[in-house]
Amino acid sequence: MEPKERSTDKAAQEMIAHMAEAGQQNVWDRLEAQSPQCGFGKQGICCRICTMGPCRISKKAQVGVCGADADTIVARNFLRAVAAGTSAHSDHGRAVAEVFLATARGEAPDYQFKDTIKLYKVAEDLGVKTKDRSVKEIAEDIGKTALAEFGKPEGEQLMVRRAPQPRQEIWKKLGITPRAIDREVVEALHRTTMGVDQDYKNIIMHASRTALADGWGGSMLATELQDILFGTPYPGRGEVNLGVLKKDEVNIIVHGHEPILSEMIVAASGDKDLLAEAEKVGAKGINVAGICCTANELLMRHGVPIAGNFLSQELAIATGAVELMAVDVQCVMQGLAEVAKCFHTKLITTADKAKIIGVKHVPMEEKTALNTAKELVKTAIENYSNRGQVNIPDEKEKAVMGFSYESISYILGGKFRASYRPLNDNIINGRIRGITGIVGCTNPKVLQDYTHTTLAKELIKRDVLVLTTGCATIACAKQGLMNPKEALELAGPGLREVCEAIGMPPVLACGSCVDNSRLLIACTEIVREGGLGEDISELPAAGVCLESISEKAIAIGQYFVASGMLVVFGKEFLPVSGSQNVCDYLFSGIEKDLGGRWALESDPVKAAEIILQHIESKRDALGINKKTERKLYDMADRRALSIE
Ligand code: NFS
Ligand code: SF4
Repeated sequence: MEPKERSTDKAAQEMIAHMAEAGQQNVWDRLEAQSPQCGFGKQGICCRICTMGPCRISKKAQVGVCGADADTIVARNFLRAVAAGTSAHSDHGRAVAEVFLATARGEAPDYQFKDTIKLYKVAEDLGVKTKDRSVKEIAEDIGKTALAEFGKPEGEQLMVRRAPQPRQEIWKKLGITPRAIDREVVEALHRTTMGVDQDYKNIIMHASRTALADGWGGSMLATELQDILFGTPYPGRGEVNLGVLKKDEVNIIVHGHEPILSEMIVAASGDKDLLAEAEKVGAKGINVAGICCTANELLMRHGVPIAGNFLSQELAIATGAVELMAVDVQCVMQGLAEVAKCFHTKLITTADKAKIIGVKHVPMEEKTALNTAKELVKTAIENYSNRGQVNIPDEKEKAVMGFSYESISYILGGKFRASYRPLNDNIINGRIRGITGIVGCTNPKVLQDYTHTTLAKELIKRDVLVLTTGCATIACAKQGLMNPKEALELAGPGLREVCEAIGMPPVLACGSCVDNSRLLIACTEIVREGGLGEDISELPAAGVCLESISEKAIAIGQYFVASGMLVVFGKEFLPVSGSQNVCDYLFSGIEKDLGGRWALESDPVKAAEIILQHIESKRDALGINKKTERKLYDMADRRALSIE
């Protein structure tokens, strides 16, 4: 396959060609070697849950050995994927909560609380008393309460109280308000063992409960506690793509998900002694760049450049310019180890729960985090002189990123009256038709970055404000969609007018995948602001993930659906087609229960069509689609939008 058939990203194409010439394998080659892939797996109708199996459903054998039918098997596989995704986000959240508590107790000397305004806000939401108490005391209670959310013996997730009241009522009525996160995951695994839950709707109902424990629990805690520890993101500039690697500096890549590691490496890379050491080996500086979600976290908070998204991880090493790649958890390909062997790059694992055979492990511990990070930077410096041939593609793009729901509110309303009012007003008057969250990964089965970027362009062209997270963000950034100047040219007249008046790009980078919780909060704020209904399900809004690799994306999809949203997903990435009943329920029946539903579509232009139709039908239902004469901004509008 030609590099052009693998990626739309020029830097990636260059590196793919380069690796092919050198005879090095990457993710695309391994996909070819795996083809054709199992048709049963694709449809979700294989079951390996017990040893009477494995079973697969076919015309000849329409039930498994235990009698389980396709509906049960597909639903069970779906719930297991949601549980796994929830576990990943939530275990990340738990790790943050642990560092948070250690920081409050003075046991993690290298971390501080950077956003105390948010600390008070989160204290209130978690029911922690603040009156006459020091930041340390409040923080300690936040840490303890947050940790308890994962395993408390009774009670429900506290953050769900942030959701609009009617939404909470729906969850209550259906009995799916999430309890402790661990409990929902354990119950998910229990219900899906042999001979337990064999009613596909009942199984999917628990998938909602488990996913809600992620979105309004584990992920939301991760986001909020990270903001308090490392700072709530505000828009800042950065650069994106492999061209951010520097020929004459020591390049360090941080890859994975938990900013607990990467924050320290960034801090260590500014250390004077280490910079002097770098100079001694002939390097002009120390350049840290990110891959995957960690990259989003770092650019949003520190302007640290992004080297690429999921599919670019091996390509980064293949530049020959990476002295060290430190990885923690999630989306780290084992194939990295093989690629690293062909170069001088030192690949290092840092999380005790994520090791790779043959790769050096340097554990990051909260007590000694900065020192460990300094050791890693030192290793990178020492490795600089071992470089062989270097091939860094020229490609890089400018991007403005860092749109937390707080910063969006600030941009919209100004410092003294931060509010979502201008956004609501412009949705009501129709300049902005609606909002869409583009989320997800990059998958070698489809052309890298193509779906995310085509969809984003299609939506902004039709006056839909786009919010992005995860690797979709990086895809959009690489193609100039987070560069306000370039992107505004592509926006429809209404959206463009509003974005120009407010001073924001039409595609807002909201962070990593746990930060999809920011989208839930943004939707809630829009509802609270008024004029667009009483619940998230009434908003002219949708979520979309046309490219996914991870079970995490399925968990996110299900919590969006359970929060009342339409979620459009790439056809080949939701393995449910083996059961008509499960499909009927997920694509339509579930809407009656939860107000949201799934839809499958792989073509980005058609997906945009589905989203637009959905948005217009929501606008009709809200009664805001009455024809109003379009006018350019008058002075009153401008005043209402001016930024202090
Ligand atoms: Ni999200 Fe982040 Fe990327 Fe997909 Fe992986 S990095 S948590 S799962 S591949 S978007
Ligand atoms: Fe087969 Fe049933 Fe066992 Fe699954 S649980 S492997 S369908 S016998």
